[in-house]
Order: sequence, then C-alpha cells, then structure tokens
Amino acid sequence: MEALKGIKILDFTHVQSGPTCTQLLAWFGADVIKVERPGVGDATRKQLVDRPGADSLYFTMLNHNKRSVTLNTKNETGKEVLERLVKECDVLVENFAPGALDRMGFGWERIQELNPRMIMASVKGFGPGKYENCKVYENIAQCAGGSASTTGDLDGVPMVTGAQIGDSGTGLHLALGIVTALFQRERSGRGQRVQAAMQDGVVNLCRVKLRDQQRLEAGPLKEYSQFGLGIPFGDATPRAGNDSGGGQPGRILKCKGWETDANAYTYFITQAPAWEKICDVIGEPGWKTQPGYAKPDERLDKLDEIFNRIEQWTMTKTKYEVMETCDPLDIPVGPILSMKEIAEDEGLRATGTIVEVDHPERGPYLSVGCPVKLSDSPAEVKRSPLLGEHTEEILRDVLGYDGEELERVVGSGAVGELRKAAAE
Ligand code: CAO
Repeated sequence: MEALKGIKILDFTHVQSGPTCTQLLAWFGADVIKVERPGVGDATRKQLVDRPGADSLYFTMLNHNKRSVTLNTKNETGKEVLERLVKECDVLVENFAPGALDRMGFGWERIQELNPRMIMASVKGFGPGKYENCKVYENIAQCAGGSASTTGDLDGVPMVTGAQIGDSGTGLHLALGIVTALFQRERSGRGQRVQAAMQDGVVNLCRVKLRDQQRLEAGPLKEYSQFGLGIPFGDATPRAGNDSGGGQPGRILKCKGWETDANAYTYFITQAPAWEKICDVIGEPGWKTQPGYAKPDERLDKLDEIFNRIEQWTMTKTKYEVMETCDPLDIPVGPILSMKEIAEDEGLRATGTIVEVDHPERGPYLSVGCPVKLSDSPAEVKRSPLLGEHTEEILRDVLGYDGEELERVVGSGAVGELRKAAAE
C-alpha cells in the first residue's frame, strides 16, 4: 500500500522547484493532477529539447507518476472546473510568480471558502519583505541564500553549485511541510498554508556557513586552508575551495590518470581517529608521534604539506583503488564520480535510484528514481504524462462531468482539445 494513497494533489507547479515536490508526493502514492495551460503546458516541456517533437528530459525527469489535465483558469468555465478541483483535492501546490494565484481569483481566502480542509503550499523566491514580489530562479536563490558567497576558491569569483539546492532543495522542504500539514489536519480537521521561500531553503542548507560567520568573532577559522597559508580572514565567511565543512580537514586530491581524466580525483578526509592509519598508508609512520603532526590541532597550519604528501600517494592509485584501500581502514574517502559513471552505476540501478523509463514519444531514457526508500511504500517510477493526456478521465472520474455537462465544458474551450490516451 502506498503511504499517501487517497490524497489528491492539485498540482499547479511548473519548471523545477514545485514539480520536484509533487513528484515526491506522487512516488509516495498521492494522486497528483497537474494542471497546465491548454496547448502550452509547463514551459520545460519545450526547454533544452534533445528530441524534436517529444517532451524534453527536463520535463520528463521532474514529472513522473503524475496525471496531466489542461485547463485555462482564466476562462469562466475553466474557473468553474478549477473550483470543483479545489473542492475535490486535499492539497494545492503552486510555484507561480507572486500574486498570480490571487490574480486568477484563487487566493488563500477563496481557497478556504471553497474547501476548509485544503492545504495550500507555495514556493516563492523570497519570503515576506522587500523582495517578496521578485521572480526567482535557481541561481538567484543560491546567490541570495549565501551559497555562492561561500562556494569557490578564495581568490576566485563566487560560484554556484551544480546541485539544484534552490529549486529541488526548496521542493524537498515544501514536501515535508505538506505531509506535516496533512498530519496536523488528521487532528485539527483544518487545512493550512505552507510556504517555502527559495532563499530560506538555501540559507537552511548553508547553516554551517552561518555557524562559521559567528565563529569568526572568536578568531580565525583554523580548519580552513586559508589559515595554514597565513592569509588573514575578513569579516565574512570566506570561500573555502574544497575544504571540508566539518571539523575534520578534507580536500580533493589527484589520482592516477588525472592528466587526461577530468574526474580522476578523490575526496580525502584526514579524520583524527584515522590519522595513524593514514600515516602508515602514505608511508609517513613518523608523523604518528612527531610533535607538530601527532595531534589534530598541531596539524592545522600544515594542511598544505600534509595533503600534498597524501596526494603523492593517491596519484599512484585510481580513485577506486584509493577507496578500496582506505575504506577497510575507516579512512573516509570518496571518488569523484562523473555523471557518466553515475548513469552506469550498478549499485544505484539496483536500488532504483537510477532507473530506465519508457516514454511513447521519446523511447527509453534514464532518470533519478525516488531517493527516499519506504519499506512499506516502495516507489514505482512511471513516465511523465503527455500534455492533457488525462483531461477527459479527470473531468469524468474525479469531477463527475458527463454527457452534456462534459460537452459544455469541452465546447467552452476551457480545456483545449481532448487527446486520446497515448499508445505505449
Ligand atoms: N491557465 C491560465 N493562465 C495560467 C495558467 C493556466 N492553466 N497557468 C499559468 N497561468 C498564468 C498565470 O496566472 C500568470 O498570469 P498573470 O501573470 O497574468 O498573473 C502567467 O501564466 C505566468 O505565470 P508565472 O508568473 O508563474 O510564470 P512566469 O514565466 O512569468 O514566471 C517564474 C516563472 C518561475 C519566475 C515564477 O513562476 C516564479 O517566480 N515562481 C516562484 C519561484 C519559483 O518557483 N522559481 C523556481 C522556478 S525553477 O527555476
């Protein structure tokens, strides 16, 4: 039995942040009804197209297990259909630009009138305040949330990360808010608003950098490489290259083949309890007892020297050999995996984190499955819907339109052209 079976989600999301959230809810068993503009749909369907005429990977990889209904919510009959959807569903999720839902006539007050049990969940770029009306995309959130200023090399420009912490990260936060609100509704009988701002989500994920901001008042951040290099600290948490964000120094080091392979590197952490084993492995047994090297604090001003020596050893091994040697000794290391290696990883495929999905327009493609595994609610990844693929079935089976009523709705132009189910 799927954990969220019976929960209906009115999914007004588009692009990445909102769809990430509703895709997770769909994997946990919710019936996610994605509402899209007739003939247009989620803009990502036609972004970064690799197969002309087919939905893009951008769309298909973010909209698994959902049903698609096309509906013009600015058409009078469309509004009537939307009212029925609001009355029928448990959760409304949206990530329109600020104010769009109010302009449509479906602000929070109206939603509560129509369905007091409704949970209305929103992603916006910023929370209430001077930026609340801004439209926001991933990298803007990374910059405004403190990630960019703390990512990159000390002497380089601020950097954004490849992980979509603004969009997908906020979608994750929102999903937690929604299931928490559903849980509270069990006791209160009432719905509530759930709001997740992308800036706030990124700030939450950058928690350790705000920790370091406050530690600066007590003196230099000694675990940062900058300290050992004698470079003074300013008044804000600096960029720290590939330094570890925790209390144990770490770096990315070259491995065998680095001259030609852009990803022949390993992450290596000189964790204090593993220090003696590290010394033995790299051939520096003297460092186990030598003053200036034996104790963690003494080593902090010598991180360059120490990591250079460790790198001399890692360069004699592939990144996988480094892992095979260090892992049994409890020395924390990790290979830098390329997306190609991840796509081909047997372990990730065996757990369903990397899945192959078939699609009637584009054929088989790889996707990321549900990264959270529930023992009683295993997620089966189903392909994303074609635009408006389920309009008729939702009008009939979910909203009860039939016969002349159905013809009236279709004739009004509110749902665009009905399409037949795709041949699999
Ligand atoms: N029928 C009729 N109209 C519809 C509709 C439907 N089914 N679905 C959407 N629309 C309308 C909206 O009502 C809106 O109309 P108005 O501007 O007249 O109110 C219009 O389409 C555009 O919607 P939008 O403002 O959400 O889209 P945009 O392209 O202008 O902005 C984005 C996109 C992402 C910048 C904005 O939605 C946003 O800031 N969202 C919140 C933050 C967020 O999620 N960002 C992450 C996006 S992923 O990087």
